[in-house]
Amino acid sequence: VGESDHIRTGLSKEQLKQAYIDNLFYLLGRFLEVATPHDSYMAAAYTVRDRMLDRWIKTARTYKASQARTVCYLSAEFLLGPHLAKNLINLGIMEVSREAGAELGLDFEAILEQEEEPGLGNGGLGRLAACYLDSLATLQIPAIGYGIRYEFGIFDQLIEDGWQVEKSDVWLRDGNPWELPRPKLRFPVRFGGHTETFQDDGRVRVRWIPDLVVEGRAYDTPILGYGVSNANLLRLWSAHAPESFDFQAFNTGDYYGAVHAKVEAETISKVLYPNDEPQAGKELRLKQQYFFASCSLQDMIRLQLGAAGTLEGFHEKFVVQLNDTHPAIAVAELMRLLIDEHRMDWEPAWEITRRTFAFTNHTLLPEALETWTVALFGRLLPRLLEIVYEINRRFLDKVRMHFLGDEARIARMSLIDEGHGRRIRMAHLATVGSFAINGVAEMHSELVKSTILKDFHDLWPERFHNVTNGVTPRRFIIVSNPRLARLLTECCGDDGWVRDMDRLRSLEPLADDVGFHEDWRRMKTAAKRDLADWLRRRVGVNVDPETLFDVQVKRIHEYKRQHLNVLHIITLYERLKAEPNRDVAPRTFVFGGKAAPGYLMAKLIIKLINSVAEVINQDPQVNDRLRVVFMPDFNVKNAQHLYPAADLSEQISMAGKEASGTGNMKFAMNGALTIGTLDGANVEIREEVGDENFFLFGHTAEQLQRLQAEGYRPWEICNDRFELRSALDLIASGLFSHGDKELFRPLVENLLYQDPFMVLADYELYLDRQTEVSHAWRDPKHWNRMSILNVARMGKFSSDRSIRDYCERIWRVRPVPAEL
Ligand code: 26R
Repeated sequence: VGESDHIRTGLSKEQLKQAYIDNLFYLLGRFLEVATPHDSYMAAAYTVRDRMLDRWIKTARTYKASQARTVCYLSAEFLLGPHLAKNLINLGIMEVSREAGAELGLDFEAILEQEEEPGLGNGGLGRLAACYLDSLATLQIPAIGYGIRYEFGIFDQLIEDGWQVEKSDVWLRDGNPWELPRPKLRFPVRFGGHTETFQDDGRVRVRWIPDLVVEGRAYDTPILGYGVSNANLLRLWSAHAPESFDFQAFNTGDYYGAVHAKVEAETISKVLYPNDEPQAGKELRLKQQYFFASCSLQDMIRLQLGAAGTLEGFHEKFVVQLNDTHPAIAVAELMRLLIDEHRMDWEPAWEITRRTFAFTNHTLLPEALETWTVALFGRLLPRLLEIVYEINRRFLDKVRMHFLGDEARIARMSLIDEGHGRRIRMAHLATVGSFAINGVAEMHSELVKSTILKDFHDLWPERFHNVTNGVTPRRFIIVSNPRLARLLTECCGDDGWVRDMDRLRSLEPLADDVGFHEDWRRMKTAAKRDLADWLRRRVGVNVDPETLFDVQVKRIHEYKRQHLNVLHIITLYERLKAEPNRDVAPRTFVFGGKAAPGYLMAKLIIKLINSVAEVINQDPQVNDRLRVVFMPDFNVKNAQHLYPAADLSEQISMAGKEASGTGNMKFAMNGALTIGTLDGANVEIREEVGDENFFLFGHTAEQLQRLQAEGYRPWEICNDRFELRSALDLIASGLFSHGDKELFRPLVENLLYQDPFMVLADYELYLDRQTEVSHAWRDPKHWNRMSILNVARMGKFSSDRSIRDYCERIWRVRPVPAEL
């Protein structure tokens, strides 16, 4: 970059102003006086992107010269959230940009507000991938994120008459200034057809004759680290019909057929599957998975051949992390590429493959474990089915030798489930093809070893690890909660805590400091006022910032037990109605989260929350003490308003069901106290912050298991618990449904007669703990102390720590610093 390029790289206020005006004119054809807020956003984004590109190119050069191993994070989801604010923070130009904006007469906040977030994920798993990209860049690890450039991300949620209504997410409508199309970076991906064998140099080889070829085109987004010059790459694949596609060969000259083939190709990257639960066995989903796995591996092979000229040692140059089983087909695809396309023999190809992959499991819920019928798999990917069979044959031979004649075990471990109409078990494929397998919190990793992958743990105990999840303090403290960030920097003396969150321990001595308590209270109140304003403007509800803000935001799921929270609210309501002068801590309950569109019970829970809100918020007898708000369209952008303002974080899943949770971390590191079960990372959060600073409740996973084994009869619990019975009766009575007794019947009956997630079993323990929360709230000094100690002790849950764990225990990679 020469002297004259300062307009594209300079970070001074004057240079930023000049660059902004330039981009407004040359990229958007606009000038200051006529620019809309969206024009301003685009010009600002391009200005920031220029500065990132400079770093990106230099990083790429540095990585190339270093010949270091590259981490490839394969994920069907990346839930990034808005780029602009985070990039300004990571570039270190938030303040100077704000000033530059002011001098140009721009409304800075309005510009940030313009950005349409890329919602390319469902929830936890996709957001975790985004946090990891941030940490990888910040820790200067050579890494590429590989995924799908969905044209439509997770649906937008509207609430109409209390019900969830889905609207398609057209995030690309106004253009995406953060990505660079790479039209020359494209790879063919085959589907359907059949295979043939042929002789080649005296060897039998296989040729796959497909009936559809799709082209994957790369779109690159730079991911900048915090306070470093490293910028990594997120490469997303978009599906197209190949330019050179010989329509006639496949469609016998049929024009409509040819157009249909084009549409079929482009459908592959059209839309993100919103199901974060039931595995519907959708053909398109398998196509998506194979499509992006294949493009990504072809890209790595291209890079490897370009750098080394040989595929030998591929696994020393690349390590591929499989984010759940969604990209697990990559194990078979790498084998295919090595054997069929690069003419390797099975053994060396398998040696490379199993030393390349590592696999993270993110859920134990049986309904989310992916399997594909052999029929579908074979029809769509005939060559890959042959390879899966061969992997399985060789694997089962080993098992047979290890566990002489244990046929039951062999059937359990097979990649093919013969019991349910012959299905391929993707978790088994991922496990067999990986040198390391990990869960996402201590408790979850133990459950992985003792339940779903027990047989594999018996065989290869050394391959099993734990890497507890983490979240990035860049987005979840600095961007979301600038007041807290400022306070932390003041206390620590500098901003070193941003890259080393353990330094927040230096807050501990302030936990009893009266002056500091005053700062803490001011910060919290200001954040709560902001949220109250936002809720008034955006949701049309009034909430009182003086009340306890009790927040549960996450996907709506029975196992996460939003209905347990509702039962608590109804009980409080009944207590107040029975005893109007009763002294209760005034609370504002905030809910948010999307339900999978086909998950009727989850949708009914949303309706219940809104219905209860409607009644309680309109009841003058209680509405100065109880308020219930459902925040529509919970996404990263909206979430950022909540973390700073929450007093209490609800992490109340059925023990054993939440693999880790990450919202629990975001809240606690912003000073909310947690009410939670012994589940997922809650266990470790409590260990870190201290038992006395965490509201634990509920049965343990083992206790619940025992209860279930003894024959769990939820209706009997109701007979003994008057308030529980009464809360359920109130729902059933139609009070919350304008007299309609049918509306919530499925929910009430489910709880009474099935209660698969043991809501009723934990009800009383939950209520008792909530009573203690109310008492604690009455003592602000004590509450603030607990809040401060939570923030001081959350260092472990920075995603930087998680990524360091992956680097040391699994990937064996080191930082490669880039210089400007
Ligand atoms: C099979 C398919 C329909 C599907 C199932 C499940 C697609 C997506 C999912 C989402 C799951 C895997 C998920 O998001 N799991 C969450 O991962 C987080 C990050 O590790 C955890 O914090 C969280 O506990 C877990 O539920």
